Amino acid sequence: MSRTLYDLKSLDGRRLSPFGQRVHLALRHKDLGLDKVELVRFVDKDAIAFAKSQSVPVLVDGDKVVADSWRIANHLEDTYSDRPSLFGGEAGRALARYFNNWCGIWLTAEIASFILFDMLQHLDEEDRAYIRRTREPRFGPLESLNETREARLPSFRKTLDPLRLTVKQNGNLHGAEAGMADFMVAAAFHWAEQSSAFALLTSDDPLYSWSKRINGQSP
Ligand SMILES: N[C@@H](CCC(=O)N[C@@H](CS)C(=O)NCC(=O)O)C(=O)O
Repeated sequence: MSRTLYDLKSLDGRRLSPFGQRVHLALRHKDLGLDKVELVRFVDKDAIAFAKSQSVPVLVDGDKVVADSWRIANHLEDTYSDRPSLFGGEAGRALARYFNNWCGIWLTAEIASFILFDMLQHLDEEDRAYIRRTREPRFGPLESLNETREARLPSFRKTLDPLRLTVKQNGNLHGAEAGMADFMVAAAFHWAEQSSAFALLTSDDPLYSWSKRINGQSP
């Protein structure tokens, strides 16, 4: 059975999709490989039209086509239930949904406000124009985000206190062993780091070493 992931394409091989990265982490947790990664640009909507989706990631797992990272995580959990669990049961799945919503509604947008302008340098001209066209109505001119980010950083870091404390107390969000909640949140920090040299976390922050570990990078 062949397995293909449609993920975001950058000019220089960086993983620029937090949602793609969380699927990579979920697959690794379940020890499932990929036969192919199809890299598509933001503008390449035709390439994922077969999945009835406007966004990546899309997973083609044998004859199953699954779009949306949360749906992909659920597909992996239910299809490969004999492998290490992403959720640790139904209560864990329900709580992980909170983190999916928190990332989708708040964390990703907040991180975008720090790194989106810098991310443009890793995209080709068409994707750059697409990002400006689709994101500037929401964020304003992307350059101006960088002018204010230093001043906004302390309050962003402070907002992460509940996350920081939980990781300190539990080892991970999910407990002693990392799970899908960790993969979703840490993937957002991975995206920031891939997109920009602007440091969202200081190297002595417990979230910094946690994120590196979850993303399989050495701190
Ligand atoms: N809820 C979706 C969100 C996926 C998403 O926003 N993907 C971005 C790449 S990081 C995308 O493809 N955006 C397409 C666009 O902005 O047109 C998921 O969890 O998979």
